[in-house]
Amino acid sequence: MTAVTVEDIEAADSGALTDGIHLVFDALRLNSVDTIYGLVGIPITDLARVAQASGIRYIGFRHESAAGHAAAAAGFLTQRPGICLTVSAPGFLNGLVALANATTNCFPMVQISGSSERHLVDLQRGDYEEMDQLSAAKPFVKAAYRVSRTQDIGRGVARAIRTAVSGRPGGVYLDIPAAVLGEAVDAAAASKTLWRVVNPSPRQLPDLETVDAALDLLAGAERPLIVLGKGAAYARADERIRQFVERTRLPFLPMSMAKGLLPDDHPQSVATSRSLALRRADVVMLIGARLNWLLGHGDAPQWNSEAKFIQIDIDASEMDSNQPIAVPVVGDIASVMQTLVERAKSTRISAPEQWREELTTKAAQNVARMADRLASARTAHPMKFLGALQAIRDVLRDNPRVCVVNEGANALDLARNTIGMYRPRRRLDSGTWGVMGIGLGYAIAATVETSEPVVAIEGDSAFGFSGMELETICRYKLPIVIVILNNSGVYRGDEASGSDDPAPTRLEAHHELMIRAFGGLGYRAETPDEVAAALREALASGRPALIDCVIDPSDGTESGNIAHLNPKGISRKG
Ligand code: ADP
Ligand code: TZD
Repeated sequence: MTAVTVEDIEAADSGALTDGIHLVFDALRLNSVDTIYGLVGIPITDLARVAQASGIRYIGFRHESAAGHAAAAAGFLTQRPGICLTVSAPGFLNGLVALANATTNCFPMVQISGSSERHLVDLQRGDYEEMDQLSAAKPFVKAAYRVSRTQDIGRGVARAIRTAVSGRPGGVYLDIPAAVLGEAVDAAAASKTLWRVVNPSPRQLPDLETVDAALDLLAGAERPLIVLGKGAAYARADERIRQFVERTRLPFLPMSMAKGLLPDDHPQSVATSRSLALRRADVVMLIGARLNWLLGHGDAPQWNSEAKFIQIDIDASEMDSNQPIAVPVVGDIASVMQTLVERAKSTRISAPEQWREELTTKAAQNVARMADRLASARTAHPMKFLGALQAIRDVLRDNPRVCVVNEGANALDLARNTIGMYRPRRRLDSGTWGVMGIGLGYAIAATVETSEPVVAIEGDSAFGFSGMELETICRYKLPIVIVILNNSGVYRGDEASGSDDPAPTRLEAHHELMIRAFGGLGYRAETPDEVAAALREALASGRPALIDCVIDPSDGTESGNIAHLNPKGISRKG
């Protein structure tokens, strides 16, 4: 898309009238927004039409949560806020789930929602889709703004974009009442109220003394470890991270969405000796990763209680949130890594031989144990998760451009461990909340934003949360293959029922029939060979496709590998 200037808009508008709808579009276009994810209705239908007719791609969804998840993924993949457009009240609330999830994951996103008339909402007179959306959004987002006058549309959009993407990225809510959207104003005067945000996410350079302190601590470590998180993937500092890791020869561990930042078969990756690495490391450098539940809060016994932490993060308030941070390096990862690479030259950092051997020995044991599990799963009938996943892994190895989206419980844990990633930002998953429902929205954004094919590996329950977006995928003819690991239930499908109704975890579906209703390719696969053949054919076709993999209902663990977080009720008699 060619860049648009304020002068272009002024020239086009001279002597004419414009309205709030066109001004929102102009403000977005001025700020290089090229795609909007949304769902239309009162009062934003014309905004979608105007956008589509004038050069912003509009992708229309079947549910606002999926549209919002798509916008969030777009933000993660592009470093520009993904835009989600919703209608008032219920549509807004559906989208808010995704906006909150984006905020939790530190993805830049702006949800623009139409809203009902202020004078009716504020006196609670019972307007159509009445709701005080601004107040509702506030607790869940990085910031929430309302535009109450057409002359503030440019300011509102600029503020939303800068807030979403600067510092720690997050979700921003922008409320635009119907009256503002519909108001007609002089076009030339209005165009002067719009502007392009200059350098929306300025660099944040680290304090040099702190960088040197980090290097000193690493140099003195006996068992150093680097943890790469999705903040590192987002930062697009791939080359500098690689340089730092390879020059220092430190072992590194990727969090799930940082997989592929360095290839999973990199000799310094300790993904296959993860538990040992966490339990034994004495100095840990966190790069864009939080010590939240996904890292056991940094607590013993999962971690060495004597471990010292270096944390690289753009948000100073993240430091000390779980453990004392010995060296807090506050700055943007690209700048910090550049400084670290430069200053590391004068420091002697390396992983002691003994530590590398300890990790390698453990990795070899774990890989051998896993090889046994994989071998027995390959021939098991009915098919096991690991049988289907090995087939998917082999096909993906031959298709390295593919982006992988992944959600579920067992479907998530086992796919994460089985499927190697070799390129950065090619894996999108349930993330910090462990949320279900991101699947098809993330998949749609992944192909729209990268022009690459997508394989979404879904638990059967997880798929259901956004399943109707199959129609969206088929309508836009997107190269997405959804692979459902269908074990007929939430976690597993063999639970006995306590009544005449199905058990709470039970599900029943032939998902391949769903996509056929929308013109996509539907496959049912009962063996790993059938999974592989279907996936190869589907990817080669470039068409929307769904493979329902029939998995043994007794395969799977309740809550996957976070079963310890699941309270169990006492057994009561009578
Ligand atoms: P993971 O789940 O992969 O461990 P988290 O989402 O917990 O990762 O952590 C990501 C961290 O990265 C957040 O604390 C966020 O503030 C930080 N972050 C995001 N973008 C940047 C950036 N450009 N520079 C520095 N830190 C960043
Ligand atoms: N609702 C939302 C929005 N997010 C959630 N995480 C859940 C409910 C609870 N939940 C999980 O944490 S995993 C999961 C649910 C419903 C689905 C697990 O079943 P699945 O995957 O079929 O997707 P597996 O492979 O059978 O475990």
